[in-house]
Amino acid sequence: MNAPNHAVSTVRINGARLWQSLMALAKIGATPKGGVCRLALTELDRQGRDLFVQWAREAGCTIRIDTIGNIFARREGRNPDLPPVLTGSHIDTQPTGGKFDGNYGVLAGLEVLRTLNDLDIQTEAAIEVAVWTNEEGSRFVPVMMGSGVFAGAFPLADTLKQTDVKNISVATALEQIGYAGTTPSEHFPIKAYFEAHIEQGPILEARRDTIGVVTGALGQRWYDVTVTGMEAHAGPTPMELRKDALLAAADLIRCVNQIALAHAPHGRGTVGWLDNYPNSRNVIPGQVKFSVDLRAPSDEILLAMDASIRKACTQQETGVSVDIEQVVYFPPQPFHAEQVNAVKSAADQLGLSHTEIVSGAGHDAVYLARVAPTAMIFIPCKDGISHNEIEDAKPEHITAGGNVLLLAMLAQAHV
Ligand code: HGY
Ligand code: MN
Ligand code: MN
Ligand code: MN
Repeated sequence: MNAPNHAVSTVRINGARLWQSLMALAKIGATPKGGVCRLALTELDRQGRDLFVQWAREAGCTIRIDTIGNIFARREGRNPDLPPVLTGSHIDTQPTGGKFDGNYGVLAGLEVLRTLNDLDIQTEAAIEVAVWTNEEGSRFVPVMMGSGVFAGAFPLADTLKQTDVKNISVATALEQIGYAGTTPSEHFPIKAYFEAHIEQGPILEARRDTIGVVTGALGQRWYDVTVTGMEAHAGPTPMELRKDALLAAADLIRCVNQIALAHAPHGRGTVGWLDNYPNSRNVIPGQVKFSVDLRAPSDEILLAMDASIRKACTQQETGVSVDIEQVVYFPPQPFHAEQVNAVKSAADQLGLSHTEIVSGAGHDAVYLARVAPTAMIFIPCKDGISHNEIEDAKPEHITAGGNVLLLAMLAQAHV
């Protein structure tokens, strides 16, 4: 049976069920402050993956796992020859992550499937929900790893060799959790890709808008910087004879901040990770390693920021050397007009306030946009805070974003 077309525009998700699923998944890796720590390819990630696979199977989906561990849950359409309409996101989190970053997009996709089942709606094209491996790039670099391999941005063999700080490779970690799939991680024809996500910034809440119609995402360059001086005794070593790696690193960290400010308001510069050696109270630091995350709306600005940080790394006190290695680069990514308009008209149809927005965060949609017509749907998060255990979102916004996803996907799947 198929709901007549006019009924389709009145179809709505079950927001309470989506919220319950989010809270159930959030229990896996729950932290005392109400967040989630579920690092990519850990035992907790396995538990989260298994729960999604169980729910997707209960919703009648077939499951494919590809060679980088991406999960695809497929609900057949009437015409198996048509390219599917895809949605999805990630369930790996930051160490101090929240309940919604990534998890929302995966479970909103599952809720679309559950709703179509409830109403016995069969789409012309199949619908698939993807769980992309290691979007966060916290345990393993690069960031957006699974979607990047799928889209051909990273070679599989090299990516499988990437290791974490304990020298465990991606390949080993995939085997350990049982998600080393056999489906080749290669992109296939896709009718459209939509990703629902919390904004992770303050704009929608400040504007009191419910939906962000995401037109694209900032470009990013990530670096690993190593500053080498000389460990020495904190007492007998005169100030003028020191080769203090941490002092030199402090200068560079301030420089990252100044480079971003020089490209305000859209330039972004962050040092999020730092390792100080030997990290002892009465030893002058001999070596410091830290991360640099630069973002900008144009490749020209990104290139200018790159030149500035590299120049700063050459201007050091004698006796201190600096090595800088770029570990991630992707240019600013515009999304596709037809899919952006599908999001906009769904928001209009639902009478939801909405505004166009560029994503400061990277998302799997950035790589999917290389191989499929793509757009994203943002909803507000409390105080614009994310990558923090206090990350929060309103049930009504969770439901609103899910309904926009449903209508946008149905429009593309030609019910
Ligand atoms: O870093 C990012 O923008 C994303 O959260 N991985
Ligand atoms: Mn995310
Ligand atoms: Mn994130
Ligand atoms: Mn409008």
